Amino acid sequence: MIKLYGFPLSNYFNMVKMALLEKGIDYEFVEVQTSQDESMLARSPMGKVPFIETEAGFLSETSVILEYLDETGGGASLLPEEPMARARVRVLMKQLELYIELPARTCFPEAFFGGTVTDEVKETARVNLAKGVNALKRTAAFSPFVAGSEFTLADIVFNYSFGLAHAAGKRTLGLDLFGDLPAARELSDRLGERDSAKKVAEDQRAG
Ligand SMILES: N[C@@H](CCC(=O)N[C@@H](CS)C(=O)NCC(=O)O)C(=O)O
Repeated sequence: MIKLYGFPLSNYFNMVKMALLEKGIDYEFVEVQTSQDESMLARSPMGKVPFIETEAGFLSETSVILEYLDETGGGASLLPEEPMARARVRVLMKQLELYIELPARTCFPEAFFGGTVTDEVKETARVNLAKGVNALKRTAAFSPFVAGSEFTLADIVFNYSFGLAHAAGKRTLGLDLFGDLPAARELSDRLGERDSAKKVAEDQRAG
């Protein structure tokens, strides 16, 4: 059985968990914190979570894990069959991670962890987030899912990335990403109604 390592407060961890639940894959949860210890690096080379363990070995990097689970998990695929449509879903996953999640993350210390970030960091985050949201506006369909009529891996990434970026942007930069993109709010609400997302939220509250 696949083992899922990490902790329920991690949004990346929750993306993998949602994929496991959506695909109906049995898994065992193993709680582990991030660390640079040798024993951790042997399993997750950057010391980050999440990572999974399969009979074939360990795997880290959320987007890679998501695709692995989709390929091996059976059931309906969470990527379209047609190559260009499939590529477009991957573009959305990249945009969300590189241009929304990562700029927002630079403000996490102040937004969520009681720290402070410099004005310079904030200004860079503001500029980069604006570009990221503009890119998403141009690329996403929101009809009703992020890539179109079907639920895909991009919705999983969106579900645990955009809302958190909105919260960080609001607390540290006074931004309103949902206000800027109302379709994102509607999709976020819709995704939150899925059984998988409810289970993830329940575990998060318990954790
Ligand atoms: N690129 C990684 C990022 C995962 C990540 O940043 N996870 C956070 C927890 S939400 C972490 O492990 N942080 C510890 C660190 O950066 O050393 C992925 O896609 O899985």
